[in-house]
Amino acid sequence: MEKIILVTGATSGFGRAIATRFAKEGYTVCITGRREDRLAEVKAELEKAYSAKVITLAFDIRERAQVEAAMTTLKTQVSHIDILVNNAGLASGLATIDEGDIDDWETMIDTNIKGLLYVTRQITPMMRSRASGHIINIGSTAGKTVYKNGNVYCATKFAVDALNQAMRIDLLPYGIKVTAINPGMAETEFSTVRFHGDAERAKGVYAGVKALQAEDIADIAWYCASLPAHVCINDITVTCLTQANSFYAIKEAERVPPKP
Ligand code: NDP
Ligand code: 8X3
Repeated sequence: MEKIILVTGATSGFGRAIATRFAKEGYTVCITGRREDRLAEVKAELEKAYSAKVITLAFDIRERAQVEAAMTTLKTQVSHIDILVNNAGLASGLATIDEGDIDDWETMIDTNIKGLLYVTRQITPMMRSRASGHIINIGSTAGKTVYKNGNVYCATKFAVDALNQAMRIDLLPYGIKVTAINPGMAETEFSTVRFHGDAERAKGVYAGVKALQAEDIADIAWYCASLPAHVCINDITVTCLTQANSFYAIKEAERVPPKP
């Protein structure tokens, strides 16, 4: 039977890498994002490299009506969804609570929490009716430990953590797996977006560090999705070698060199 995955936010970073990995494994991939040119680029790439079937859906996940319209269209194109990856998200700004930009806060809350919920609400009934499926929620180390200036972004990822646990409980009777993958710092477009397009500042975040790469997260998503039917990973926290959590990270140069 055709295996189908829906990945939100697949125009870059984790989402694009996850779509690529699953296309390579023979899945039909449904990819979303706002940037239509990027969606077309990813579709062409996956069709060429893996002869994959790729369905693109361009919409803003913050807009409930757009999400509902896109999911209604999707339901006419596919018979079912095996895996939903709730990945679309962002940090916007990095400021103390007394100085934060309220527009940034709304963007993060609307994208990371409400957008995730809009999509989940559309897809879970399809999974429930088949008593089968897997939801992979992309959380963050920021959803485990709050860090200075991270306030609202951290709050949205704590919400993803809570929703991940809630989904697991609510969907238990239907055999639907629910997994959170909580990465630490990873080199994607994330920091450029956080700093409102300041690529130089974004580069500084990863300077002197071998950060996680999008493909690392795609490998983990594939691992979680390819386990035996009776095994469900509920929660994974993953960081690069030189990061312990949101607080503690060192540069490569600070490592004690391995003994020969
Ligand atoms: P990227 O910026 O590379 O990718 C973000 C994706 O989300 C893009 O495809 C973007 O698509 C999509 N997106 C953002 N806003 C919207 C919107 N309003 N409507 C639809 N799609 C949207 O970042 P990452 O790959 O790093 O981030 C993916 C997820 O991983 C996020 O949830 C992030 O919080 C989380 N994360 C990231 C970490 C990191 O250090 N990179 C670490 C831990 C978690 P488009 O712009 O085309 O709409
Ligand atoms: C992204 C990782 O440390 O920038 O969620 O919050 S961090």
